[in-house]
Amino acid sequence: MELTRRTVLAGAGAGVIGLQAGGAFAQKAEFTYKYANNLPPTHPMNVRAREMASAVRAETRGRVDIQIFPQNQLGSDTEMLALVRSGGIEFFTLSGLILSSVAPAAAITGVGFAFPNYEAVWSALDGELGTYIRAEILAKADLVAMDRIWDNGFRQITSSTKPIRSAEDLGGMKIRVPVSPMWSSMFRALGTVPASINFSEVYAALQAKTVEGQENPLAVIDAAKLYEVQKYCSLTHHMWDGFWFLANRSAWERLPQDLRGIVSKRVNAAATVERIDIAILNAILQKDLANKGMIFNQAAPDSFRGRMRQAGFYAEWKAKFGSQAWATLERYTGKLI
Ligand code: X2X
Repeated sequence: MELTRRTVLAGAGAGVIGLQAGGAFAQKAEFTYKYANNLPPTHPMNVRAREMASAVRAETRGRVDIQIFPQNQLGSDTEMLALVRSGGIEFFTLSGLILSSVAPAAAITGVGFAFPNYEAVWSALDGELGTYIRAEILAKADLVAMDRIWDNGFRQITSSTKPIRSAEDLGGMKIRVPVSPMWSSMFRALGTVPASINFSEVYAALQAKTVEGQENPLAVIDAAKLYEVQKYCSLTHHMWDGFWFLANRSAWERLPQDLRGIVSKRVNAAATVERIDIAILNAILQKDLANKGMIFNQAAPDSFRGRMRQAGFYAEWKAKFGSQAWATLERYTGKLI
């Protein structure tokens, strides 16, 4: 921004002091909005969100101040979802699968072994599937989802007891899954005994051996230090997961159009960079985690897919989502049934 004598005078005349030395803004922000999430501050989602918040402060000349509350400081995912819906917080990032408790269609991205790679993921989510899901989130949950979904990643299974090579190894395993019917249904179909636990409780549940295992992308396993309480990591890539950046609708609409434009532009730009961070991390972290003591193995996807098909998983979820939504998904993933 260029500071001219005129803009400085205009600001002073209005009783507003603009830039202080060092780029901080002296006046109180017009809009102080809270953004809460479940991940540690070191995870790329929080790193890029902090950059986004500074960019928003700079570009709005201090009018919008987004304060970030990472790592469940404001509650579990279930609690933060209630807060963003009531207006207790203005922004929240959440997996579509957990959001499905209030917008069922949002779980469709988590169908097991649906997306073969990132190219298919981003074509779908930045394309027609994403447009459909965001419309459903607005209609059913009354939340505004920003256009670009943030990456969580392809998920892998960890355990304190044994490596998982095929679906057979999962039989009877007590495994933590996020609080979501899709996750429970999938892991029941795979023969495990799933326990629905919010992320805020996962480390403690693994440490206490309330559950043997859990599943998450490598970037989360690393950032949340799950390697301290898990021994084996099986590269199953069993589902892709992402975080919708959600806004409370009234809080969003309170922002004047120009500020809304700046915030959405900056949030979507941050998501685009975060996606690259995650792709890189998930490609290189295996080595780091192995150095920290985790034992890795590859898992063959066919046995898992076969077990899920046999259990009626795909047919059941196709019926739940409806054949039109399912056809939109399959346009990007190929035939799933
Ligand atoms: O809860 C999880 O496992 C996490 C961190 O991946 C999500 O937010 C879905």
